[in-house]
Amino acid sequence: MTKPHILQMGPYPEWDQVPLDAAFTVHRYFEAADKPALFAAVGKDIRGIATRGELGASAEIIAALPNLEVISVYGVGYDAVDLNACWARGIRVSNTPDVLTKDVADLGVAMMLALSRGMIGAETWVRDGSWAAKGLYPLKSRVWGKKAGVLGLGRIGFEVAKRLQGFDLDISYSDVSAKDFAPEPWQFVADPVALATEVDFLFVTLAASAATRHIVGKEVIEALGSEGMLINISRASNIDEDALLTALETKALGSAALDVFEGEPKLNPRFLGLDNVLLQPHHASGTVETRKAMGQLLRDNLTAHFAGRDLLTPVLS
Ligand code: 8YV
Repeated sequence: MTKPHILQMGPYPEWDQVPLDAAFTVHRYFEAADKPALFAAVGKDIRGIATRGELGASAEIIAALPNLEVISVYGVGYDAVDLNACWARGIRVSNTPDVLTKDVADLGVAMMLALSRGMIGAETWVRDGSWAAKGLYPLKSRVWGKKAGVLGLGRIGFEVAKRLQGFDLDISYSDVSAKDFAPEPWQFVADPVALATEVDFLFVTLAASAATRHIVGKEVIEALGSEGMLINISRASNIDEDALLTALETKALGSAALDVFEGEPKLNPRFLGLDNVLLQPHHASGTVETRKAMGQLLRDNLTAHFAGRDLLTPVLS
């Protein structure tokens, strides 16, 4: 039986690469030095794309593959896939929701705790001899008893709020509407600026789209204020990064813990000059267990499609 041809946009761990290569004829886009030559040689054969959340598939790539039927995303976010181009041609799209939710929430809360309590600086304080030479580490402000806001009470936002409740924070959230699954004490605040005004910590957990681009702009950032902390475990596009940098530099915003950046993995060098940030390399879903589950789901969606079955976790048009 001939194996369906697929285009692979980025690398996977070996535990995923081996079964992917066994089930499909895989063309590695990210390793091809001459992309137009790759498309000229095999573009017509390719029926599927295996991609990653941050890489997606552009309209240009989709247009270069006339027989494309399905795009399987390794990640819950599919904002980098040109959905209009897909729907116009009846191309099916899948992602990997649920399997990564709790790890992403864990990292968000861990970032809040680490930055609040100065854990990175404290580690340096021990290692570089400052503890012995200079004495006690500077005191930090406490977390419990403060107010946290969750912008986007979807799967990940819900798990973040649940964890924060366990840390004795008061929870408010903003979304397109109040959620009936939210427990009684969680306050719904429709307006993100009003939410930011009320809280000490603002978590951004929105699925990114054109509608949410820069939803966290100057106004929200300034409303969070000089004692506030912004935590982003969603997509950089949800935040006006220039406004964020300016607010961090002028201390109009207290601090920020960020797992995602415009143009990552390169980031604006202004971030590196700041002492009020915690910077992470987009690894909120990066545990062995979760990445294995994501890889399995990516393949299961492709397999289901080529067997003529429904996708397991379709992105709906
Ligand atoms: C990445 C993510 O996909 O789930 C998402 O949307 O951004 C991440 O899980 C991950 O880095 C794998 O590419």
